[in-house]
Amino acid sequence: MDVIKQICPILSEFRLGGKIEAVRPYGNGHINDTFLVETSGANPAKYIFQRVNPNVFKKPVQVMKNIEKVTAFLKVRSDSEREVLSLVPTLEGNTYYEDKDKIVWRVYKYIDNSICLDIVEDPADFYECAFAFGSFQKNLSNFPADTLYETIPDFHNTPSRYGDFLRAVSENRSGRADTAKDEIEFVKARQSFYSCLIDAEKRGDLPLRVTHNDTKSNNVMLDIATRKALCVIDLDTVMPGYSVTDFGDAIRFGASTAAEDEPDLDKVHFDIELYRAYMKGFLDGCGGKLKNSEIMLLPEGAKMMTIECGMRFLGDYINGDTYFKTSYPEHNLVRARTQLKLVREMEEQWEEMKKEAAKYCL
Ligand code: ADP
Ligand code: GN1
Ligand code: MG
Repeated sequence: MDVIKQICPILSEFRLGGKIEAVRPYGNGHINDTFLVETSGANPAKYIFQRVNPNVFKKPVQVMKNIEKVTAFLKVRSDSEREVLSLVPTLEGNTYYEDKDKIVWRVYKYIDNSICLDIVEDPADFYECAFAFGSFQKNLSNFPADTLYETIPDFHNTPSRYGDFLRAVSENRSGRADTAKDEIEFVKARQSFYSCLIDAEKRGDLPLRVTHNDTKSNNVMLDIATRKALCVIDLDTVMPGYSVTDFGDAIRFGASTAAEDEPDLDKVHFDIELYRAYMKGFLDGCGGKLKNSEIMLLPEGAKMMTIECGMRFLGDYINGDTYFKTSYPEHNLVRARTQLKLVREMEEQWEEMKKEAAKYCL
């Protein structure tokens, strides 16, 4: 494969153990290009090799500086290579390689005997994902937030995302807006909701913390045998944020009965049992660090992240698929529809969602 041939010279800039035997595309991420690398020799090993997406991360070196700091901080608590991501240095001793086009590449040690989930079926697995993200937030509670770069400004600023969405609709660069009229109306009808987390921050109810910001279940590695959470991965968007958006992004992805891109909406439902399991796991992982006002806003976090992701997918569809990787022309529209279906079902079960949060308030 040509791409593989092109990337091998870049790979040889890193201090890998052994001779490169195989390189193949890997994982289901929507942003970066990920490859699994296998080496042979006295110390055969596997690695994750990634090209940081320059369209999404305008300052990729800053992304790497954040990851260096966060992993070094977490390694003080645990030096297990299965519990914290380990960057493999380049021959020059850097944590990344910048090619002639200024594209940033990096290598992580592969976490052996682990899996991550694109669909969650078992509440026990979801509890583990939740515990991992809650613990991640707790373990970073003393991290100096002002030393982090904002790798994507306004990443979970929903009013600002809504502004981008309205611009996409009015510019209609792909000419596709007509094919998504109902979905556009659905997003517009909920405008008054979009500022509620920012308003809560202003009131002092929602503190800024160091958060992960991309808490999909496929960003946590579980041990393949015990199914216990091992390691939180995909640290590109670790930045100051709200606890409730880390909670919410996980719910929108994992507390669904179907994949994020399931075309048959009859299969897509919000699963309140998975929501309950995640809430327990997340709060156990946070270890009592959340204020009651934050706990009470967990449902808003879930709905916010789901509608925000829906408007991002829909906006990208209308822009002509310039941000998320897609496999077919309607892919972003299909993804948007699953998110909007989940929002509708969350609204139908809103009281139950709020009651569950109230149980955890002291
Ligand atoms: P993206 O930002 O594109 O989502 P990720 O960093 O999440 O990229 O990596 C994509 C996939 O690669 C993950 O979902 C996971 O399956 C796999 N992966 C990433 N890092 C590791 C690792 N250190 N060990 C094992 N698998 C990994
Ligand atoms: C992207 O990189 P990945 O696939 O883990 C996106 C998230 C979205 C998600 C939707 C940097 O995450 O914000 O919620 O797709 N990451 C970025 O699946 O935009
Ligand atoms: Mg990922």
